[in-house]
Amino acid sequence: MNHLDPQRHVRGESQYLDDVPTQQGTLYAAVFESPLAHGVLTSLDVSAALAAPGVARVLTAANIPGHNQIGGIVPDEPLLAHGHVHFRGQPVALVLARTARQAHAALRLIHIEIAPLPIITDPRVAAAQGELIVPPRTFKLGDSAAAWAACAHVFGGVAESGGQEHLYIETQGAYAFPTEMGGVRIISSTQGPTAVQRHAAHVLGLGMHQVEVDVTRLGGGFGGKEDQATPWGCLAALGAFLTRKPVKLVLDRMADMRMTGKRHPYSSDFKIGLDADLKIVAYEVTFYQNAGAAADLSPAVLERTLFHATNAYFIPNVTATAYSCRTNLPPNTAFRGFGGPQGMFVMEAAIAKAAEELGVPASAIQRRNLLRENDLFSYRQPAELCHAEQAWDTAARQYDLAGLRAEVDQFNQTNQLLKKGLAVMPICFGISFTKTPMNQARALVHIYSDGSVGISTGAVEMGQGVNTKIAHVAARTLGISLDRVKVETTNTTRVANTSPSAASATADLNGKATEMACTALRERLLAHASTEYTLNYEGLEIRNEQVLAAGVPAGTDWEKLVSSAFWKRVALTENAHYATPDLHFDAATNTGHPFAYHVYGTAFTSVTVDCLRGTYTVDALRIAHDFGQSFNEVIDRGQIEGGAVQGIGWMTMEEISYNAEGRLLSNSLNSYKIPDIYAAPAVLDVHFLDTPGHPKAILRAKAVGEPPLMYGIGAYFALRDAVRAFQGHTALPFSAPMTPEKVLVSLYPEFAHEPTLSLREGTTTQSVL
Ligand code: LUZ
Ligand code: MOS
Repeated sequence: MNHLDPQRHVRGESQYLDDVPTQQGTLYAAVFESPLAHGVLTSLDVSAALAAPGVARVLTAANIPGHNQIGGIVPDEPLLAHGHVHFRGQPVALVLARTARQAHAALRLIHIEIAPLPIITDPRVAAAQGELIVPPRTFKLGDSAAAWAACAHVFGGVAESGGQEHLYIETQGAYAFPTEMGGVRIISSTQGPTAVQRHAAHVLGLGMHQVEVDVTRLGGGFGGKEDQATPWGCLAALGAFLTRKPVKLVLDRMADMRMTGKRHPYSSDFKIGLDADLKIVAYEVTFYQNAGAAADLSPAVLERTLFHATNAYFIPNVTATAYSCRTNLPPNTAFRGFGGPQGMFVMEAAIAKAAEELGVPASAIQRRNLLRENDLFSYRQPAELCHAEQAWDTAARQYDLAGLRAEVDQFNQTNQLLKKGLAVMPICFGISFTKTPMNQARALVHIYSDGSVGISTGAVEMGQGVNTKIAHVAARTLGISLDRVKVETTNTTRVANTSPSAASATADLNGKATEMACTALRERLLAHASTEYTLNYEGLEIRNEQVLAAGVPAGTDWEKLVSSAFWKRVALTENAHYATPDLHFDAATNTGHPFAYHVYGTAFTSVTVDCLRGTYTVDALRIAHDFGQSFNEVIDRGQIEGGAVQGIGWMTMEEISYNAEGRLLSNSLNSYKIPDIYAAPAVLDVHFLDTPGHPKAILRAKAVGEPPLMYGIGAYFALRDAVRAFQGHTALPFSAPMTPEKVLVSLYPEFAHEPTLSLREGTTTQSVL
């Protein structure tokens, strides 16, 4: 079993948004963005832009026929700024011109005046001023306040984690076409076709039935297109609706980096208490989430931080509080892990702090506190089919943890300017949208009269291989060859009211719906075979395209069966609806059963630090992962490798930098570094744990999209381990990413008072536009 897309990708045959043949009369859109991060919009003059060559229209908030509102959870986000601007890069106007070059040239002729207001970029400052997106949330288990007295050791600290640019290879964009009767059709690079449809309808003052959204595939999403594909889809739709011409809007890389939100940076306070046996007795944590200027998905991200605040550990007394803080930055949004990694990083920092203070290996605390069967999470769901200890112990055996540790210690004793570090990172990730109603999906399956099969679901293919998995589920359920199955584009008129492709749940939800529809079709065809060929229905099956009766060929094959069913007027189309059973969550008490299941695993990260330069290599990442019963090891392994390297990037080299005016300094790929093949671990081993999987996972193959990202957290702690081996174990702040600059300052604490070596004004790339 392979991934069905890569051959087409490498030949350049796969169609992305920008490959859609351009229709005659198409207008190209360019977005005029706020040059200031906060202020009152006092004047906006577009007359010179309107008079520029090739320009057809310049649209502002005043041109919106419906509602100027695209907020997903909280209605606090205008499509085009009106009255105020809240972040640099906020869309203010849309230029439509005959060529993209003309549209961009006209942007410079727009005159804007803004009366400046104070700019906040720090979440703690926002919280102190009461600038919260939603009221704070607290998850509580036991009584942490009362538990401190029973602790032999109590430690506290602060942990900071940075943002992360999604850097999907395909930037944000949409191509919208006017349709008859005043509607629009939008080709969108979105993880959430229904979100684009709903908001475009709202903006245009139309019913959702007047807006069709179609997605072939994305060149990456990573959460960045869960909600934030919506503005570009809506802007293109607005242009097409008002001009009755096709309108194409594609952001260039730097505009995309400036204008879109990223992973949320967090600043957090923690306090951890242990007994004399290193059992964690109590944990208190307060998260300050940097939400940016509008809610976007921040409240949901905040909630997932709380769900994952104790990572893979059982802690009987937990108080976790989270603040979603409004700042004047682009609204931050979903990013693989969705707040979970931020929560887990603080938990690991607390354990590292305790280990360093007590002079014991962090792994001793980690191993002793792993979740066991039926342990409770702070939200009262028990850990069922829990593989936390199995993952750890298998990895320790498989990769010889004690030997790895001894190797590092031995190396460090004999080397002065190179130091090695090692860290263990267990993970636990809950699978399901935490908003219970979102856990539903549909599949529409057509069997054509020649026996070929077309499948439509709500799943969006963004490189993760979901189409391959869905095709596999269909072929296996129908008993036919994969060659007969085509997974169609994701289209809102074929499958309606879809959840975004997100939360690692897409293959489970849409795969289950596909399995249901194909099962119904198979049973109907077998019932037809039973009457048509007078066979006993019991024991009839389709295998390898042959109809078998009690295991014996019944003299008919798939093509003949389908054809005969068609001529007997048997329905060859099925629509199935799947809703994950037994999910519930009470947001008033923050308790319930929000997840279908959890995914477990353990990773060992080995690094080497050059203690003269502060540079480093991640030498090895060794993972034991709970895939359940994988039915596509190529895709599943790819998700682990990609997710882990993306996590390493977040924790080590990717540094989002805004200045005090809210201007993005890391605004291009020569000031924002992502891991490339040279930064990826030289050794990347993935061991498939022998676990039964879960009945709520598709074909018992557990969700694999987000969980591996958190293995990357181990790189931070491995670097810290190496640095401490050099500089003699003095206290270090917990501040990710651990860039080479930070490593260098950590190696030589006597220089710690020096101003940050990070990006400064003047080092950033100037826009070529
Ligand atoms: N999106 C969402 C997500 O809307 N809800 C979630 O729980 C979630 N989790 C992970 C990634 N995206
Ligand atoms: Mo995502 S962070 O599952 O869109």
